[in-house]
Amino acid sequence: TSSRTSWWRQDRFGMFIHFGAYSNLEGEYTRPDGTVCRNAEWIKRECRIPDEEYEKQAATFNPSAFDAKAIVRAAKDAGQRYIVITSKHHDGYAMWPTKQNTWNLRDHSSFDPHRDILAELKQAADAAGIKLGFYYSIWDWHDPDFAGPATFPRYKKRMYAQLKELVDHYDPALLWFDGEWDADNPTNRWSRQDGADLQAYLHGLNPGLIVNNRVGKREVVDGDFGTPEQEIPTEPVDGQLWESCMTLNDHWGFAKYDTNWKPAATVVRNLLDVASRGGNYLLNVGPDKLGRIPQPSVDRLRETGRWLGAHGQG
Ligand code: FUL
Repeated sequence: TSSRTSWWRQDRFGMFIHFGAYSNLEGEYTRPDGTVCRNAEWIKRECRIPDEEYEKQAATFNPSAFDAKAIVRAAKDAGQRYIVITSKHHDGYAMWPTKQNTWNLRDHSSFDPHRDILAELKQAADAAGIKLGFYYSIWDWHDPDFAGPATFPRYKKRMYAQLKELVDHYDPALLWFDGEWDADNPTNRWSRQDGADLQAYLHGLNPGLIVNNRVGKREVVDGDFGTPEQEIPTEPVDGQLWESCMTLNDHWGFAKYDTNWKPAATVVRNLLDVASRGGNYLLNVGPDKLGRIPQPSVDRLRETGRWLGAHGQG
């Protein structure tokens, strides 16, 4: 693990991006009876949107203003040295043209079918010397084979195939798993062994891949690093690398009504706090339905970078 993770330990500060079919709803779902339900990347489940409706809205998803260079520039301006973007969140929607199903940005959207935002981001990141990683949810609300214990092996096969696509086509530096728990299934079919198997498979494809601990059961022995969420651990676990992920406001995915932006001073303080405890800081932005990082986020990232630069750490 030590040589594998050396760039990541050095880099310290990354950009998290939550972007998916949910972004198209911008955090709000109006029910047939006219009442409004609010959420972000969990909106499908929390607002109980029927499958057909969620699919219908996803078919209109057209992030035509997604600008990989602008995103990489925003990260760079902030002093961030790696980017982790959601390739597939719990809703199962793939943000690249996967061949495993049609529930993806190329086959189920109104987006230019010749574009591939993960490829665009990879290219822009490479050009800027920024590392690119992918978030990938093991939990999948859309794949019919996920839910049944008897069919789960079929799902698993597709998941392996999707991950191979990601590794082969985009050469990510890191994979950030999530959804290894499953709220519908208290017996939780994803085991530590499943995590170890998956990790071995991935390292067979690329031994340099960094993998977070949600590939297994979030214990010290799972993956390369721990993943405290929206918090900075005061007593980090001995012998485990870790990365605090946080949002800039109160949601991961875009929510048009959420203006509770953290001041840049808070971001800087968190980053220094995390770094002083030996951790990494992964700070999230949620692009809107057109693919643009909200301006208040861009402003705070720039201000953060200015502060870091002024103090010789940029
Ligand atoms: C959680 C997810 O359920 C949230 O939607 C978000 O992606 C966060 C980083 O991880 O477990």
